Amino acid sequence: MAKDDDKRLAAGAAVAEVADGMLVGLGTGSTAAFAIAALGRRIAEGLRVEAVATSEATAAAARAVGVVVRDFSTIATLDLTIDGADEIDSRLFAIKGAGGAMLREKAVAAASRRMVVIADGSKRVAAIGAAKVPVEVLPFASASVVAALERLGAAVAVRAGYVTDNGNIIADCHFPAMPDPRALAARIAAIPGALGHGLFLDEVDAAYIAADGNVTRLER
Ligand code: ABF
Repeated sequence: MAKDDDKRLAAGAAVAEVADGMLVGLGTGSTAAFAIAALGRRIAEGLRVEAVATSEATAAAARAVGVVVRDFSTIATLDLTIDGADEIDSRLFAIKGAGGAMLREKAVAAASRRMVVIADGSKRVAAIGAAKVPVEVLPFASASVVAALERLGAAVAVRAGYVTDNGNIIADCHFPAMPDPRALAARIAAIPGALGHGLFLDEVDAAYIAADGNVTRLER
């Protein structure tokens, strides 16, 4: 319960950045759900914004609280994206994708002038690397991509019974160590059939992290 209070606090701090007329990217996951709820409350009070959703679940949740959700395929630039994370460190390097939406999340984040991560304190780490790095995989190439990920040193588990909103599968990769996240990200991205991964090294501009009722802001 306390963790939910911290998620709500972090979400509220980020939603306070939303200004009238903005086009906002909405993340996926339980922390992002608190942001969607907070945004819905502000809209009910008169805030005029439109949004892009990073998953079908988020689109449905946003519409349910009165948010106008636009088709991202028609949008080149957003003002602000608010999203959760599985791990984040003081470099603002993040691992995302436990929720399975990291391909859309990264596309939306990259198109955003500002991307803010919201998290409870359990997500804050000294250096990212313990969390599994999810990789979205073209089903046609699943065996060869899994083998390539194993050659990079990962213990790979294909997420059972899971299909992404894009019709693909996810390979969850545990790396025993992650001394150079940038090199690893480049090597995963270079695997044909690996469509996206959960290492967010350049996208995050700021983070609101709440622990025991106190919010810390990290800024790039
Ligand atoms: C999304 O949801 C993901 O990138 C991340 O994996 C997950 C975090 O979920 P939660 O907020 O429920 O921990 O933000």
